[in-house]
Amino acid sequence: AQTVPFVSTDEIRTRFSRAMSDMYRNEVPQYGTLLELVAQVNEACLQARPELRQAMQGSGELERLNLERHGAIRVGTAQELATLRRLFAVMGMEPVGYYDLSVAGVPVHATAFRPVSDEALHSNPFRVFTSLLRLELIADAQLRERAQQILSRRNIFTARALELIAGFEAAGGLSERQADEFVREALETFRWHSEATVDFETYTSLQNAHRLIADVVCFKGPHINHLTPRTLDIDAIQAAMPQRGINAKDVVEGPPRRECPILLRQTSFKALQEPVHFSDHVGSHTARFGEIEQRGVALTRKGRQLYDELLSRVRSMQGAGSSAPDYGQRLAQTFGEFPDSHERMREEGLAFYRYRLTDAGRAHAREALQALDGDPAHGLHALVNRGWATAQPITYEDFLPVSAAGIFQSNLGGQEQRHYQAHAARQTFERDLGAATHDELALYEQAQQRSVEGMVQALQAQVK
Ligand code: OOG
Ligand code: NI
Repeated sequence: AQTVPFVSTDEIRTRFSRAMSDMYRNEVPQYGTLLELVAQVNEACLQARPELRQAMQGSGELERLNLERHGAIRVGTAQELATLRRLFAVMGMEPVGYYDLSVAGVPVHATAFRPVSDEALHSNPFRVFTSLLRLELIADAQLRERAQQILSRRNIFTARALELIAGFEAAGGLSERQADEFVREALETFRWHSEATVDFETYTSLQNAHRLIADVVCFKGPHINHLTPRTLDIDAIQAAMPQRGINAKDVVEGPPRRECPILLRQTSFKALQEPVHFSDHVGSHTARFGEIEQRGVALTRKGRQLYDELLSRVRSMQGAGSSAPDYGQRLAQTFGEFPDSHERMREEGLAFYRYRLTDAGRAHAREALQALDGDPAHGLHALVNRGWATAQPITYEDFLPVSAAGIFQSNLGGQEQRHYQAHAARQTFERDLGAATHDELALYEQAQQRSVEGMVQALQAQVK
């Protein structure tokens, strides 16, 4: 029988993300500077736009804003990935989405561990973008073999962390004391180690195959490589960074600035060249960086298709790679085709919303139910137009493969551009992970649907 009450997985996640943030601030001081800048810009933004403050208060996002982060790690084996899945489960984080980055010349595929329920997201949406190295993409068989050997010798988890994970799985939770211990032990996996596990020559040959391979293979563990706060105005941050001595990458990844933000915009900066002790030599390694993101509404399949199409149009323009000086202009111009009002995005079925009944709606319960009875999409517009319901944009909680590739590239140092004969390998990834990944579109769809059902129930209760 259970005698000690369990700490909720939400609470463990919050403690862990705080501990991770504190650790990273010590390891990478510029991250601390960035947090201050983001807090200032967010506050100024909320002050200048009371309607934004109100909307974020209504959706519960205001409370989570300053606590919100995502991080990223890279691992080398199926065993490591599968154990991470169990570790993140202790914090209520599940694998969502599959990202194939080989198409962008980065030899990894990935998922994002994050909370999935409305309540858990509300409490703390901490996410970790987790990549698995695809050793099969190393062309040189000998080098591939060597990398495999090195990886097979390391254990990235502490013995106590493994015990606590098993204990969580057996008992269904952790006690107060165990939870704190778990946070401490789990954190060890993501710490930076300045001693490499290999000699300088091995590091160099892996580095030459791809810088990312060296980053994954030559160290004791998957050091957290960035931790990203969420801003309400990424252009303001981008402009202010140089004054704080931070050199951001040239372009902001993702959609252009808009009245109604969609998906995700991100920018990053190179943070550190860190001294590394190889077994025979002192050298350095560049792995860790800083990143900022701004999140907007989640898009439906149709909206996402339009986004992908417009983005690829901009990127394939003659002389308009994302490094071209007029990239931002072309991006903004091309995205003129993407409706920039929530009303139109709703009407055209481009984005997801959470619907809520208003007092006026409650007062017209019978008519409201009738409106919803026929074509529900049509009915929802009618309700919102009459002021009987509100439609809150559902925040995009995931990542974007093209943006992620841009972030990877800009932080690998050097103009690394490889071409892999690769294809998405979702099944292999899920086999290695030991579980299926959630379909992110289905999660947004369900969140929208739950809100509609909640509204219908409230209306039915009203007419009874
Ligand atoms: C992950 C890069 C992807 C993002 O925000 O898109 C990412 C990495 O560099 O390991 O974090
Ligand atoms: Ni990131």
